[in-house]
Amino acid sequence: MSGALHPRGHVLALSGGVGGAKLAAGLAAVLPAGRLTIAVNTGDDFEHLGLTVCPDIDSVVYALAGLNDTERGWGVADERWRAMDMLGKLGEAQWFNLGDRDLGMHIARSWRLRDGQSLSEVTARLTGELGIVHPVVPMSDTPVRTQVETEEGLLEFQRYFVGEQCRPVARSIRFAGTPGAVPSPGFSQALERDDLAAVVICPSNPYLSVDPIMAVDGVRDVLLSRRVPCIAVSPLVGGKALKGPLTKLIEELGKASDNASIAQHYRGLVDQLVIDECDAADAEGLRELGVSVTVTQTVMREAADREMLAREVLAAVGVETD
Ligand code: FO1
Repeated sequence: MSGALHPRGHVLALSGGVGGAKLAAGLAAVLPAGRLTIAVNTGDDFEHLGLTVCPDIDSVVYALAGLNDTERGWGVADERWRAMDMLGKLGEAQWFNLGDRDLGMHIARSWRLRDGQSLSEVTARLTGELGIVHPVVPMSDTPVRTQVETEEGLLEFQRYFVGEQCRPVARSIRFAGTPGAVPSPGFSQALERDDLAAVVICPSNPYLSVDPIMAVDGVRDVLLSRRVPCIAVSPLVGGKALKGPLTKLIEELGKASDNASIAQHYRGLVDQLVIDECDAADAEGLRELGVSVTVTQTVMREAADREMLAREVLAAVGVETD
């Protein structure tokens, strides 16, 4: 499946945090309202200080709203940390940083969840208030929690990632709550659309950010039997992730940190892989693995880069933007 059956149809993007959020923002900039749904990993979510934190949803929302901190890679730009200072004075946990503006997001989300709304309903409301026109939907409204089995024991994802800075050697990854977590209504609807044109897997960590989405009940099977192209953007540039622990993790899981490993991991799920121009030499080997390959600049430093990559990804699967 290399070309879209519906060139002006709907695009479903699957995203994790940081890198994925950048391409999601690029797709949102080049596709009109009504032609894009962004389904986001919620395996990184956790409860902290009585608040529900959804890091990947927040990264996507902040990127689409133009509020994201591009230096730090997470959270809100122009942030202050006075609430954290006060929490420190009060002897509360300091290992996970909640900026003052970001706290507003977590409070708004948490009290409405506690009021009985689903994560989908809350996310739709918050994105609407921020003027985001494309649906950003959680992969599931049922809690899924990524856990890393390490040489030092089982760690909840944020403890492993932020608390321990990915230091413990990882042995395996599991997604507590799966099987049993069903796709959110918005995700299901996007997967089942008659006019679905393509599925785009954003440049997120396949093991930590995309696998939890695939672990949601039925998602992997629907994608394996899809009738539309599925294209992934490799999160590796020169064998390394731009941000995050992908390289260390891939090696600890006993795999090579290269595009071939990404292609093998997505075997059957993707028809096409987009790789960075500095990895052009990988293209031939990847084609031998059965995937079509687009070589382009995948590093997104500014809005123009995000939009250019989004246009290239959509062109590769025959989806029109204008
Ligand atoms: N990442 C960090 O490295 N340190 C933090 O203190 C931190 C706080 C934080 C608060 C809210 C939020 O939405 C994300 C936050 N992140 C932080 C990022 C985040 O936990 C990870 O980047 C993702 O889970 C990986 O996609």
